Amino acid sequence: MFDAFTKVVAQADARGAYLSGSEIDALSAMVSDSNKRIDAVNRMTGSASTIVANAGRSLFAAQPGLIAPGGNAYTSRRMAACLRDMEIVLRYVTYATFSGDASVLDDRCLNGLRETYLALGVPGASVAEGIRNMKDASLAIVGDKNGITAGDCSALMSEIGGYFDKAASSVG
Ligand code: PEB
Repeated sequence: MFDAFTKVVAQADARGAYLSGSEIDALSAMVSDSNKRIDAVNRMTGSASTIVANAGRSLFAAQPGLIAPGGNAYTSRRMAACLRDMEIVLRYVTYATFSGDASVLDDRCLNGLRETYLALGVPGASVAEGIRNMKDASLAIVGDKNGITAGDCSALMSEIGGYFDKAASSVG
């Protein structure tokens, strides 16, 4: 499991090289923007249950077959498993956001997930849609300019969007 710093160090070590100027500049920019990053994690974490519940609601409105008899989220046990899965993915996205690196998301959540869903008969494309719903809700919350010092969060927002995209495309 890497973060943005250990990743760069591991790559430099594999080349047997010192850190390059541009690598140090990129990490230094990350440090100076770190309050934004932590605020974003805090906002997603604090709204996690709303994000998951709304993403689930929109998913089941768009794909009512999932909750009809015979659907993969039919019965409260499966519905609970489904909401739990979305919550797990969101939690790993917050970890990746905090560490500035996708490896924790990749190694501990997405690795083998497609195969797990295939074996369980869980429709991966529907999970991907649920994840995209969480992406939209999370970015709206992270990008809400109300009550904060105005600043440019576009790079951070696209980084976070990228973690959701990675999660969605690894199962969809
Ligand atoms: C992944 N999900 C399920 C299971 C596992 C995961 C391992 C089987 C065991 C169980 O039921 O608990 N677990 C989950 C995960 C990690 C992990 C992401 C990462 C670390 O450890 N069904 C739908 C929706 C979708 C869904 C499309 C968006 O119709 C999910 C939610 N996952 C779903 C369902 C089950 C499941 C299990 C319904 C139960 C399937 C079943 O028992 O038939």
